[in-house]
This record gives sequence, C-alpha cells and structure tokens, in this order.
Amino acid sequence: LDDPGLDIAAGEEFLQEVFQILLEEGVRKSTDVTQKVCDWKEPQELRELLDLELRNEGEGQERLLQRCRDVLRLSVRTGHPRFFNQLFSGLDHHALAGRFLTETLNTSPYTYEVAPVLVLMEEQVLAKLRELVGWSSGDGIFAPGGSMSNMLAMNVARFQRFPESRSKGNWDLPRLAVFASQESHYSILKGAALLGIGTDNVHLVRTDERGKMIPEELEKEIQRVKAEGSEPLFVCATSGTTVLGSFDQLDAIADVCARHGLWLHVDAAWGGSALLSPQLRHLLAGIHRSDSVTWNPHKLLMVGLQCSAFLLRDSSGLLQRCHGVGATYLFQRDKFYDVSLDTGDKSPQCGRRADGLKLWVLWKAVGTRGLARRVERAFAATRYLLEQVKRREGFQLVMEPEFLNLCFWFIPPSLRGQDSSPEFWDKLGKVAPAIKEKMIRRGSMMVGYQPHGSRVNFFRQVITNPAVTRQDLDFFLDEIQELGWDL
Ligand code: ABU
Repeated sequence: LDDPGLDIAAGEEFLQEVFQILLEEGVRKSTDVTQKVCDWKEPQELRELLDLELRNEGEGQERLLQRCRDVLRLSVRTGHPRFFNQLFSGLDHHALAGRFLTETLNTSPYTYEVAPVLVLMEEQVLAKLRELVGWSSGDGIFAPGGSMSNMLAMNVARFQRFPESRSKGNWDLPRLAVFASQESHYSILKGAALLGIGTDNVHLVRTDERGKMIPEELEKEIQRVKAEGSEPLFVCATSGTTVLGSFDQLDAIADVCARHGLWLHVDAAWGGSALLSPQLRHLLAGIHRSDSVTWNPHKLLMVGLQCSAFLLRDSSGLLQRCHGVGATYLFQRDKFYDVSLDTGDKSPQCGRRADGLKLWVLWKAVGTRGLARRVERAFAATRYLLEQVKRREGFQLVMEPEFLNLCFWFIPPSLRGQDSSPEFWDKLGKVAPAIKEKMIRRGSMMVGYQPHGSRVNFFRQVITNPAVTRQDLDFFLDEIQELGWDL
C-alpha cells in the first residue's frame, strides 16, 4: 500500500495512443465518405475475430491498442454521411468533446457538491429548452432516453392526480386510462406495463391518413372509457412519429385534455428540435399548452447518445415530490450551500449521466442560430431527396413527408407494370429487406425499413447529419436502384 496500485504513467501513455486511434479510426475514418459504413461479419466470425474471452491475466499495451482499433473498425459508423438507419446519425466534434469531458469527469449530477459545473449547465440547458417550448418557468431532468422520459411523464401525471399512489401503490386507484395515437412510440405501452397501469389500459386512438391522432376520436375514446368506469388520466400526443414523422394537432388535443382535466404530454423526442427553426416550429403549435414534453437532442441535434430532456410546466416542485426520497447520504438538508441545486432526487435514478454538458458545449459552439440552421438544412436535404424520388422511375412515395421521414418503396423492373394484387404486394414486401441485406454486406450505406399497418416493407430515409451532401443523396438512390435492379 506504500505505492499506488495503478501505473499512472503507463496509463497516460496508453491514453495518448488511444486518443490518436480515436481521432483516426473513430472520428476521421468514421466520417469519411470514401470509407465503408460497416464491415459486416457473421456473429460467430466476429466473436472469433474479437477474441472475447476474459482470462486470468491481462494483456500488453500493443494488444490492447489493437483491440481498441478493432472495436472501431468492426463497429457500425453512425457518424458516416451514408448512415441513415436511425433517427440519430452524424458526428459533431463539439458535442463529442462534451462527451469526452463527461466521461472523463465521471460524476453524477445528483448533487451540486460532486458535479457543480454539470448541475448548473443542466439547469441552463433545460431552461433554454423550456423557453423554446414557450414556458418561462418550469422544471425538468435529463433521462436515459426518450422512453424513460415518456414513462416519467406518466408517473408524474399519476402522482399529480393521486398523490397517495406514491405510498399506497395502485391498490387504492380506479382503473386508470392512458391515451396515445396508433402511431405513438412503443414506450407508452412499456411505461404502462412498468408503472402497473397495464397495457390493456392504453387506448390507441385512431389516426388520419397522415398518421396524426384524430382529436374527435380521442374525445370519443375518452367518453367510451369513462362510460366503462375507467378514469382517464393521461394523453400522449406525438410531435414527430417514429416511422411517418407525423405531428399531432396539439391545440385540438389540448382542447380535449382541458375539457376532461387530463394531463397532456407531448412526445417530441424526434420533432422537438423543429422548435428551433422559425420556419418549422409551426409543426408544434400549441405545445406550450402541454403539461410535459419529451425532447431528445441526441436525435436531430446530433448531440450524441444519449440526451433526452424531460420537461415539465409545473414549477411547484411536483417532480421532486413525485420521485424524491431524500436519502440522507446524498441529500442532507444541512449542507452549507443552496440544496435546491441537489437536483438528483427529482429523478427515479440515483447515478445519472450528465447528459446536459455535451448539449451545452454544442450550443455554445454554434449558438441557437446554428442549431436552427442544422434543422433547416436537414429539412432542405429531405426536400431535395423527395424531388429525386418523385422523378425517378421505380420509386414510389408512401406519402408526402411533413418533416424528415421520407418513406418510399423501390419497385424493381420485374414488378413494374403489374397489377396491385396481393401477390404484387407480397413480392414488393420482400424487396426492402433484400436490398438492405445487400447494402450491409457491401457496407455502402444503411437505411431503415419496416412494414407499417397494412403497408408492406418500405424504406424510411431520415437525414439528420449536416455532413450529408447532394452527392450522398444521389448515391443513396443510385445504390438502392442498383442493389434492387435484379430482384
Ligand atoms: N425512439 C425510436 C427511434 C428508433 C429509430 O431510430 O428509428
């Protein structure tokens, strides 16, 4: 015990090398359009390549450095300009610096005493996001992903209506009812299961042909559920649905909620960033009337996984009362500083990542205007691609995109000119998976596909990365055409 149990000099030397690898493999190559997006390996081959077994003795530096290179080389390059697979993509250097800082600090922003800088940054970032929602006051906390933010909303709504549910659980409660659209995120069902509300008590309200919740159907569903003896509690509207990118009509939904005294939550995990753009914020008109909002800057703002803000209109301390337990080893009331800065008890988590820091660094770097320009560039890129899809033979739009989700089928020559029979749709449904397999094996790009309701598999193209150019978008369509030509 007379000497440290760590070789600090060797550790620093190792890190120096790792930083070089990170810069070369993780940043430069990962964002270089001439590199592959992925290097597909079958799972068994990958297991063997990685030599995953954990042994009794450690390995030397050179071997470990090679392992670091392998991790980067064999992983999917989500920062690549031709990675379009998820609602997140791209690599922002400033945000990445924020992520490095967060990892290096290795602290939890539950108390001011162990994370003074991070607590204040989180406070500032949340206030700024709330301001964009249209609230001059309120509350909030960063959560580990949009699903958790949506679940927090449900939990806070239940606590606000039935404060005793915190201590008594669900024993004393009426049968609660939750409403969300058929296009809503699956986390609403998961949240109902996790919170003991029950998935049977989630009522999926019908949507129109654009995927927007029909407010009149919400009204009818509330009436029906009430007549059956349930207690409507919570409505989740969606601003930017996962597949179609639709925006619910928040004002009309807020009217229904006001009439019935229901909590209105807006899942703006995907579409919230449109609030930054004067050109696009109309998509969320009425959001200021909600009680809570989920907004994931890790998606469209390219902050890096994960960064999900749960925002609350309430400024009476509801969040703290709902989740706080006041563990005396963390949240001592007799500390020498303002203990309202010990915000950790607002969250059901204890250890929590400091997800506000990277957003703060990015915001400082590009400003609100720079963030808005990104959103608008993504929108402009989508419009360009839309025009190309309309022009090209064999590409068929699922619907005109409202936002950034461009959904389309590619019809190979063998299926063109055929009747729209069940056989035709059956064959067409196999096209997107076949093209996807080819593109992954080739490593040229990645894009998502899915069936949707009665629609067979189609591609969902989403551009969030400002590094994407017109050439990348032309390549994207050329590649689909080439890969799908012989199917
Ligand atoms: N929150 C759902 C996102 C899934 C996707 O990237 O498509």
